[in-house]
Amino acid sequence: MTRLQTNDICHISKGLGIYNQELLMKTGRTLLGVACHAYGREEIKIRQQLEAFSIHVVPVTAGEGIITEFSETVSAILGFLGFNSRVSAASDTSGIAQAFVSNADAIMMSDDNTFVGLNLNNRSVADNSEATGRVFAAALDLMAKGLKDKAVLVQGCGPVGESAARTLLSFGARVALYDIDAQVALCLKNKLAACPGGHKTVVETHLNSALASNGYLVEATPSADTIKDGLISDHLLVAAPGVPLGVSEKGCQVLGNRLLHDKLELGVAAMAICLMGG
Ligand code: 2YC
Repeated sequence: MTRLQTNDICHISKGLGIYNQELLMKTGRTLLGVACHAYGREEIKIRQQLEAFSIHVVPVTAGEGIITEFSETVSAILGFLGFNSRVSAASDTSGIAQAFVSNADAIMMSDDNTFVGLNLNNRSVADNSEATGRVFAAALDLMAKGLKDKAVLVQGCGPVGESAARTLLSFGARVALYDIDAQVALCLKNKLAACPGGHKTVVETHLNSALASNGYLVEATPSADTIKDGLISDHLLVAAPGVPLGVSEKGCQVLGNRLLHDKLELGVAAMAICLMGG
C-alpha cells in the first residue's frame, strides 16, 4: 500500500468542487452519487441522513506518524459531501476518547497499514482498501453505462484489486485478472470462484494481450507507468485507484475523460456511505 505524501493531497480540499464536476461529466453522478452506486444506496435518502451523521477524523502518530494535511483533507471531503465532520483536537487515544465522549457517530483514522472508518453505534468497520476497490469499479460501471457481460481487466490483485473484482462480478462483468506475480492472480481467481459468475474469471499472464482483449481496466497497482502508452486503445476506459497513477502524462492526454483517478476522494466518500449502513 503506497503511503501518501502531503503534496499528493494538499490540493484536494480546494479542488473538490471542480473534481465533483469532472466526476459528473465522466460518470453522470457526483462524488456522493458514485459512492451511493457502489453500495446500492438511494442518494436522496442518504442526503437526508448525512447532515446528522457526525464523523471525527483522528490523527494517528504511530509508526511513520502524521501526514500533514491528511486528516484535514479527509474531513474536508466528508464536509463537502454534507457530513458533520471535524478533525479531533487531540490525536491517538485522546482523540478516540473525545469522539466517544462527544457522542460522535463515527471515527475515521489511519496508521501506516490500515485506514478505517468505525461506526460507534453499530460497530461496523469500513476499510479504505475494500471501499476504494468497490467505488472505482462502481465508477467504471457508470462510465461504461453498465458492465454486464463486458470484459474487464483488473491489473493488480491485492486488497484493492480483489474488492474491485468482486464488485465487477456483482455488476455482471466478465473479469480477467493480471498481477506481476502470477501466483497472486491465481490465488484471487480461486477465491472468486465462490462468487456468482466468479468461475468464469480468467488469469491473464501477458499484459499486452490482456489490454488488447479487455475494453475496460481497473488499474490497482502501487506502481507508476504500468500501462504503456502504446497499449491505450481508442475505446479503453480506465478506473485507476492505484497510487501512484499507472498512466503516463501522455497516456492521460490520450485517455482524457476515459480515465478516472484520485488519491483519496472516492475512497473516503465510499467509506462514509459504507459506515451509514442500512
Ligand atoms: O496523519 C495520520 O494520521 C497518518 N497516521 C496517516 C497515515 C496514512 C497512511 N496510509 C496512506 O498513506 C494511504 C491510505 C490513505 C490508503 C493507502 N495508503
